Amino acid sequence: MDAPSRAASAEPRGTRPNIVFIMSDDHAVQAISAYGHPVSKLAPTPNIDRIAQNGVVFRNSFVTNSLCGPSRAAMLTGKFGHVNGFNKNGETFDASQWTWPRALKEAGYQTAVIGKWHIGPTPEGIDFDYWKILDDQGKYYNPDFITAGGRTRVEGYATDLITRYSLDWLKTRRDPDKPFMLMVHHKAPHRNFMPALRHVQKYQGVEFPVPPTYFDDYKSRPAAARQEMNIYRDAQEGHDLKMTVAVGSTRLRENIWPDDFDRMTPAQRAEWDRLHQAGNDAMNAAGLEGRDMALWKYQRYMQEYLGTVAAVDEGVGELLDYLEESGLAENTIVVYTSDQGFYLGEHGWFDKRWIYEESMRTPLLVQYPGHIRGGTTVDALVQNIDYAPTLLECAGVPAPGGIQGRSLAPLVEGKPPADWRRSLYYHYYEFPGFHSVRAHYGVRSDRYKLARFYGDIDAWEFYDLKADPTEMHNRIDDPAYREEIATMKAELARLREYYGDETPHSGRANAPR
Ligand code: SGN
Ligand code: CA
Repeated sequence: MDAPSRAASAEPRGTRPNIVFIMSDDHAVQAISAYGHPVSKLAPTPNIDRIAQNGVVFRNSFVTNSLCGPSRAAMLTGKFGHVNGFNKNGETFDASQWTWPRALKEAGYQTAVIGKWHIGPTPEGIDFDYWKILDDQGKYYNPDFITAGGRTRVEGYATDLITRYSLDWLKTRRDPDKPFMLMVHHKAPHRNFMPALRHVQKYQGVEFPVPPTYFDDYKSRPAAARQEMNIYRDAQEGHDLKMTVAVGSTRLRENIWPDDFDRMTPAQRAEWDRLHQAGNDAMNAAGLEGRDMALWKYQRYMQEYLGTVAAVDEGVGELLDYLEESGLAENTIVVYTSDQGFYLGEHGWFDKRWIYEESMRTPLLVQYPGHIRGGTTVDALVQNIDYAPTLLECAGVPAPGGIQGRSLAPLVEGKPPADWRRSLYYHYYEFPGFHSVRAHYGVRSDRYKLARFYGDIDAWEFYDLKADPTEMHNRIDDPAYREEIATMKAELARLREYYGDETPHSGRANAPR
């Protein structure tokens, strides 16, 4: 991943690389086969995996705050939320501040963003040459798109439309004489997990392995006990799980935001219902209860979630095919990532937010022919604040001071700097909010994790990830870990000072004790 200047002798092209930055929404690493999780073996992602075969997989890639808007703001600025000012969904990103897409534009790149945006009204303030975004969270079927010219509802499936618009921009809209940076931002596989009609039945006959923590009792973890993101308790049976009220009926159970279904055309809806009918009738006929119903819900959740991933993977394949056929691939960096990880039933959950592994992780795969050897893996701790300095370096654009992330280029070259970070800082703020996860901040090293939950509780947690990779045993009061806990508390204090996080500003939770 050398900057072109350094690579000039090896790469006679001499032109600045293009960048295709593909980001899905809530795509768990467990659901990408390049990461090797058992779930992904049953629902592989052959096209996303092509990026791994052509380039690098970051096996320890994390976010700063596992939530859509804050994650996107951190990526755009290379800074934590307490610095870039965006800590919770619903806030408005201060577009006057420095961002890497604008820096690329100022350096002569042509820039475009297509798909989910969700950090404020529109990308106008960041001066993209072209933007076509989903309204707010976006809808799977017949979504509204917003451009500089206004809002239009388009018949079709969001993932396919975003792929089509991206290809259209690459083929016909951009200026072929300039280097380009295209952001392809999918809505999928975000809630409410609606697959394309062609994928609704893709996983209906598949039995996914139930996570050993699915029936977690949250013992020793008071914050974890108080969330509202349990698949068998909190997912809406209609809206999320597409369950019907009775055998023979197509009427959905609890569906408090009916627009996701109501906006389908009659033909789409009829086909949707038909494709779900047999599964729903069997469930209703069986009269499932308790644990059996919870297990049925897990399988249904996985079928729907992974069904939405299938269209994302196809879209990635179409983009890669086009880049290859057009000859653009050889001078184009392709990034695949998500705005955060997600729970696929671990601890009984869907959603994200926690410093725990499944949500703090996020996929990161990059190809850059001639600069990254295919099949490379990196195990160093990387974070979404690193994207900005990395991509700038590749484009040969100088980075301003104040960026908190670091370029990943030396890691890919197998030359990790001696002072590469040994731990990651994390801070989640949105409480009260959807799913009721308490605000918390913490630190993760390659082996340990320490977190402090604050607000209406004040609770510390400590995990030994080697002994307890599923984070079931909070060891904060275990004398056997006294030294490690003290070390991690000191590391947390160091990181808060190093990154300048003085939030929360008041109350007992201000300073780690
Ligand atoms: C929506 C979802 C929530 C989700 C948030 C944040 N509900 O509100 O389940 O946590 O988005 O997601 S929904 O049924 O209306 O989709 S994020 O990816 O934007 O952070
Ligand atoms: Ca998200």
